Amino acid sequence: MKFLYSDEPIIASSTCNHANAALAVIRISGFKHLSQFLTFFSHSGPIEPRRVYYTKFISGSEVLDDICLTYFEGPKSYNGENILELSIHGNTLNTERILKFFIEHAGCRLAAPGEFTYRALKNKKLTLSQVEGLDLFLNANSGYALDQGLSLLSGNLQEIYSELYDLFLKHKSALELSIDFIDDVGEATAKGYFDSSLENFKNKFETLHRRVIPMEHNLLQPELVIAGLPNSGKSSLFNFILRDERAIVSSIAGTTRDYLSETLVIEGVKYKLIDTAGIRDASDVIEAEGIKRTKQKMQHSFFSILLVNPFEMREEFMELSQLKFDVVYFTHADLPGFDAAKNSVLKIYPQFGSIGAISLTKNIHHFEKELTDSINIKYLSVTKDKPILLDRHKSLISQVSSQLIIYEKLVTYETDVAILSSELNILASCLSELLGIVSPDQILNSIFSNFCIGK
Ligand SMILES: Nc1nc2c(ncn2[C@@H]2O[C@H](COP(=O)(O)OP(=O)(O)OP(=O)(O)O)[C@@H](O)[C@H]2O)c(=O)[nH]1
Ligand SMILES: [Mg+2]
Repeated sequence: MKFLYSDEPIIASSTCNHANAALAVIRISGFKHLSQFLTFFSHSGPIEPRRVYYTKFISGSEVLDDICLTYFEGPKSYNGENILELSIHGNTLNTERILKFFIEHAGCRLAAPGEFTYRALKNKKLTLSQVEGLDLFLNANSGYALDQGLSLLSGNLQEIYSELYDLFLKHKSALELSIDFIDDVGEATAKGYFDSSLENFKNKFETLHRRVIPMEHNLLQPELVIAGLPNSGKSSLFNFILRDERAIVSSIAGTTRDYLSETLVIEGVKYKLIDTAGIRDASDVIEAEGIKRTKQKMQHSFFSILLVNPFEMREEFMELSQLKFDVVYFTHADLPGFDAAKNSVLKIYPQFGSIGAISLTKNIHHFEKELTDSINIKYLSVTKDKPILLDRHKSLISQVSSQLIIYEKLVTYETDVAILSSELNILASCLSELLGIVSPDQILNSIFSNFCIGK
């Protein structure tokens, strides 16, 4: 990442640049003295930090805009650098003109995505977890993810990591005590200190590890999958829920050949509702690929809805019945003979029997409420224990867990403290990464690549 090594003044619009708005905020960071910009403003007196000044933005004798400016003097600023924030009129042309002006006349360059925040990390105004929290917060698609992002941003998880790291250091010093000061403190005291410090570390770690719940689905972008055999009514249901003729519906089996997805908001959570290709033994290559994707989607979905048209009983039901699903609905309930058809399916596949029948003409509102309630209940139940959502954290916590198991085993029989110490160093490196004490470039790259320009 090129910007990692540069500290020249940067500029960006921190608000949406793609549409006109009442206001836009331009942020300039990393300049030496505010005086270098003062000729661009009509304001003549001194400018105190953290106060808002209403002034004209000028170029020579020409007034370009009426703006408000606020100066944040480093290190008491978002990223520790001198920062100037300008609230300007939010016409996109105006924003572009002012950005260009600063680039051409004030030695600024356009900031890379996340560069303001990267400097906050570099200047130790934010920890790596806080940066990730900010990323989560800014990209959250539910109130829950917003809360988690905010909690990370406020440093809650970092605090736990620091406490854990302190306990680790206590244990490490207990081991060193056994190496260097055994004659001074005595073997029994050293052993007692060693055991209790390891126990304390383990207990603290276990509470953290419990939050790393193995999840096949992605809670940050939960997917709701509608699956079933061809002609079971998947696209009809998809369209109905979206109140839009989004997917093609027809009586020709195999109409949907690849999955389609649209956003659906339930109780403040943004889900991806997915219509899939009907599962069957397809000879067509494209359809077969679509079916493979359907199965993958079902496997990794947050919630899967299986639709069964009982009038089309086919051998593929066997395969369907073995897939993972949260609810099963029988469609075509409006047609005569529905009950008999449904019962004959249930006789062979009783596992489909737990749930109701839907018809797109009858009781649909009742059904829809029942469906969205069960999705919401599942969402609340998975999120109630505050699982750790970020993959980097999950993976490092799992690494610490495996390393701790190895270390604990070693402790039971290994008497050579030098060997124990080298094993403990491996644990130390995972913990340091978790804490953000060491952050390999590729981690920084992957975190900051998510950020928008201006943050
Ligand atoms: N009578 C009745 N017809 C339905 C019902 N649901 C869907 N249909 C009809 O069944 C046919 C197939 O519906 P689709 O929604 O295209 O089915 P699909 O599961 O998406 O089918 P594929 O895309 O081929 O996998 C269409 O003619 C729909 O109008 C229902 O509950 N009752
Ligand atoms: Mg379809």
